[in-house]
Amino acid sequence: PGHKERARGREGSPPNGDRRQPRLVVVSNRVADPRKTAAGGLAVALAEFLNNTGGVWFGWSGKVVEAAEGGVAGEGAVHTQKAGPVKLVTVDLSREDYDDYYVGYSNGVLWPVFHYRLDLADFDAGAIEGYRRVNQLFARKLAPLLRPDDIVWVHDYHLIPLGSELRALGCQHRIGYFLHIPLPPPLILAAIPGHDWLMRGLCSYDVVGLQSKADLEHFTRYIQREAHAQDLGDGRWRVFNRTLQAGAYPIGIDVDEFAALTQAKEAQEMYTRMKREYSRRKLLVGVDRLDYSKGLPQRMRAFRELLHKYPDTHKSATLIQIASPSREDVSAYTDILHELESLCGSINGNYGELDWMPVRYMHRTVARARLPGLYRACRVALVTPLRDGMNLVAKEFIAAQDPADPGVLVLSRFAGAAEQLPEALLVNPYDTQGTAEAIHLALQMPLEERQSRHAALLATCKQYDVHWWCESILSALRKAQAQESGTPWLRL
Ligand code: GDG
Repeated sequence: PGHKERARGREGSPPNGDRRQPRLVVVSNRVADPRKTAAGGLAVALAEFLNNTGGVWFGWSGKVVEAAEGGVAGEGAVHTQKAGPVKLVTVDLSREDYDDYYVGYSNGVLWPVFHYRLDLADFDAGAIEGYRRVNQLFARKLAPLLRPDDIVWVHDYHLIPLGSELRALGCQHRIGYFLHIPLPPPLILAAIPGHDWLMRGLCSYDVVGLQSKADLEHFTRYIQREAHAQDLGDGRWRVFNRTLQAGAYPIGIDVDEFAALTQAKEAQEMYTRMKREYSRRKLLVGVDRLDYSKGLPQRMRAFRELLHKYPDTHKSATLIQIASPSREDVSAYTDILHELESLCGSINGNYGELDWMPVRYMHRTVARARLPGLYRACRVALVTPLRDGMNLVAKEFIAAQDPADPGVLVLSRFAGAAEQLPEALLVNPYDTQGTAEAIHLALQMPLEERQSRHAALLATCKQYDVHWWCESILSALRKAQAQESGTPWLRL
């Protein structure tokens, strides 16, 4: 059934879930209350399945407990909260676990390496032990809550070894995994001390979902080379005495929800205010977490090149860059903040006029309800990451446009989204000149071409929305067979 039918069904479903469907248990680093709209598309899509099955969402509480409060590494208090028919179960982390698992390993090793930034990875932190300890803690707290026919779905790079830790405790459930960030080629992965342990953990799942065909190819090359995996056809692989299904499942957004948000009061007000304030300008927009993978300094250099090379853009092009604060306790993020601030300052200093500021840069979060209005008021979106698993901002920008007078998406070829969205203006963000030329083209693009590109992009976003994504992975998981218990899954 389409997601609209499911959404209708949801209202009539019993308060404790439909017992005919296996219960869904979602595990991710952070847990969102799916009843709050600010939670965003992923939480909304997961909520649909969690609500229907009376499911559980398990993860870190966001709370760090100091030693004085009894914060012993590897032991956190468990909190349970009801959100309608869904149970939210969260665990506190000790300071040591947080430092090693979250800051040190997840964001100090896995995030940079998976984004091809070996230069930024800190392998000496010894944090891998803490990473393993927290994954074991999660498994220990989660395993007793599981019912025999539950389907478990684990998310993202913080929790790669969780499947094998659950297996080591005897869990024979169908367990799926989705990696939200890119998976690099085998040789880059091999730079991680302990990569074989990590990847063996990934092979303990029944379904392994990746964002793009390129990521999938890296995964299959790795398991063939390093673990002599056997190709069983149709995305099925025999590896480490188990069978797994691997696939590219590009994540989408809830296009209908986002379009509705565009029509709501707050977005409309934002749209009107921007149009009034910048009536003589063509607006460009960037919305990113302030992260080195997003290519923000490169984007500013391309914008500076645009102003330098095309004087017709003076007094007409204004770039609004929202850089929302992120991971401020990781040092590489402070460096990128300073670089960006200095570039924005020098562009405004060199090109600005009394009545025109080329760059409006904000190191702040914008309310989610306003974002669609901002997107709709802008002629061009700059989505130019150096590497990105998917990039949902690209899809949100498309969904928020007026189809009669749509804006143009300038998209990095290194975003996962580029595989799906060839009608965007694809750029190489390392090529300052080429990117500046593409931005100029976008600013000048005639209406007819804007319309036809946008129609194609919107059709793709609608077809492969977040409900399609959820349903595809869950249906692969439902089909997965409970596997033979033959060799017990050893803790490595
Ligand atoms: C990871 C992967 C993958 C941003 N600034 C504000 C704000 N946002 C929202 C956007 C969008 C989301 O945050 C960002 O999603 P992205 O996909 O662009 O990037 P990551 O945060 O790095 O997400 C990525 C994604 O997981 C999903 O699998 O696509 O590749 O890195 O929804 O709108 N929202 C609000 N204010 C802001 O200032 N309200």
